[in-house]
Amino acid sequence: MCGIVGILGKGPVAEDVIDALKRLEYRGYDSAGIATLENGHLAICRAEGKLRNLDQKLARHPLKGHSAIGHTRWATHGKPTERNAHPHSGKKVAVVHNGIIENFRELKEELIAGGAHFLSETDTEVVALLVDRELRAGRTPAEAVGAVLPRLKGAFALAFLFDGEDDLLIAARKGSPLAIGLGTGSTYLGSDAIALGEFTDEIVYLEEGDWAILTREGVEIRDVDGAVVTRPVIKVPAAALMVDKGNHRHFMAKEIYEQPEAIGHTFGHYLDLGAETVTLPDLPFDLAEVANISITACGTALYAGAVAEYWFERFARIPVSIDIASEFRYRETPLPKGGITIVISQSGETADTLASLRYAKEQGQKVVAVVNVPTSTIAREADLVLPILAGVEIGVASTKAFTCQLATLASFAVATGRAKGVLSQEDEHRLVRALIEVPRLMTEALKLSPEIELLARSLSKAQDVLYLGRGTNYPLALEGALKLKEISYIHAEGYAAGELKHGPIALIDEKMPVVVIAPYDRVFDKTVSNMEEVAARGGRIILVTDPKGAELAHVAAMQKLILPEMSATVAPLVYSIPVQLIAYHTAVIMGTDVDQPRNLAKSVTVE
Ligand code: HGA
Repeated sequence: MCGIVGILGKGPVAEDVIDALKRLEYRGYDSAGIATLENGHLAICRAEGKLRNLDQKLARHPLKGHSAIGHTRWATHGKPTERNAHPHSGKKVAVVHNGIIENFRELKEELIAGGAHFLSETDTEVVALLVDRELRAGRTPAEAVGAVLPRLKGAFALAFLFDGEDDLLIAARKGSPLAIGLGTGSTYLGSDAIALGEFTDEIVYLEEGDWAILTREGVEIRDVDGAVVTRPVIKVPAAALMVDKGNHRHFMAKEIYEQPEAIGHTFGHYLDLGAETVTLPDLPFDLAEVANISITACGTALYAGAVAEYWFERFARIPVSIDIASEFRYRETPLPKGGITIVISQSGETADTLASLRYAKEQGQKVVAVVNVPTSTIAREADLVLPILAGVEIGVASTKAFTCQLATLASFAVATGRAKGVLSQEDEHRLVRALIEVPRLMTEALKLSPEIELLARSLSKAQDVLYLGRGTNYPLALEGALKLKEISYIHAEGYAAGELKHGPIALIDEKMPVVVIAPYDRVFDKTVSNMEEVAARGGRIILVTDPKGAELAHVAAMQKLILPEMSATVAPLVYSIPVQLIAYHTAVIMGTDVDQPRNLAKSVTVE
């Protein structure tokens, strides 16, 4: 959420700041702004809405400063108006902020009592005014920031620009990531290294609690106690930092189509294709001794975890509990001894998931992180990291990260089953052979795109859509409904097919499309009965199945999407493709902002 950029450049930098912010657009935002130094003095330009609005303002009133901070805001405190957009400032300092200052109310009261005047409704403005007060009392910028940081509660990333200080930026990280880019005679700051790909390939990641003093010569980093520390300079290949849509209309489409390759990459890491076995990194615990598993995550990652629940229980006969991270973190769940906790997060920065990880560690659990960003906070705090290796995902609605999470979790579940002695060596070979087929099966599934595009025309007219599935296809029904809601804004619900009679059947009428995800498997007949119940009430069915399922399901008012035959274990990976394409094509027809749907952010770093 939010994008932070800072540049100490050799010439005017406003344009570069906007370009860098554009590379962070995928995180979701509702207003934007920039502060530069014009003839040594702070100048600020802000605009509601998209970056092009800020661009237009800057075209009318150009900023020529060589030092700047910029921001895209996803509002948490105060409406997404120009007045609330960042940077916020006092007389001597401007600040941009990602996160929430939890104790802002008391700090605000204290400042008001001292005569301060607030111009916005944000929590951020207290930071600007606190630092400003210190500066006006005669402290240096570093002293002022150093005095204020310990007073701020919450999770945040901050960047400061100071009046009269053309060769200085200060940045601080507590909970939200920040990367520093080192150039020659120029220095950069970004809330994600992606923002800096055009400028440099030398990146330093701030660690939790760090704050940094940036000049054109480089950076001095201090830890939470104020001690000067060294953090490694990482060479990040430019290609890894470049992002474009290729020949696709949207990042989401590109990422859907990338899945066969991405999954191949993930399996390349976790499977020994020759030996037909799973190969995990060295584990900090004995897999054979794991007595129970608790999984926690949010949104799409939660549904990947819900699929994995079935796999762990079936392959390893280990009891699994699964929780929404925002509930888990406050429920004070007792975590049984001998258990492990698996946390799943694309960005590795999801605030609730991170808090759940910390809770599980406090309870003495070993924590396994399934993440896409290996440098993320969750990855760094976990006992074991299983990277999903999906590559950069830009579309706010997750696609390839979901299936790469599934691929990673499937590998882990098979390894656990083997270690527990529930799966024989032959079982492992058979399952690995099935997994290896996924990229090919996904390529076949992508061929359904034109058919799905046609089908989406009628779906786009629906008010509500129901998704049904059983077994591992139940979490997929939840994911299908979530994806449709996220990007088309059509109301959708996912249900376990067996739950239909217990309530949602009341919604069925001729106007209600029902997407049924049902490959021919051991529960197929049960699902056909549920489809009959829908058809009997005039509901329109879209059945996603395989040739055998298509042959056996004879239900009125039905359209079929037919995928190749495959092992039931890999079905959730492959069936994800039509589920994603249904949402994608529907949203495109409806003309929504597919890559940056309203109100959503890519990496949810606030509670
Ligand atoms: N709390 C600040 C910053 C919001 C944010 O970080 N969003 O991700 C505000 O509301 O302006």
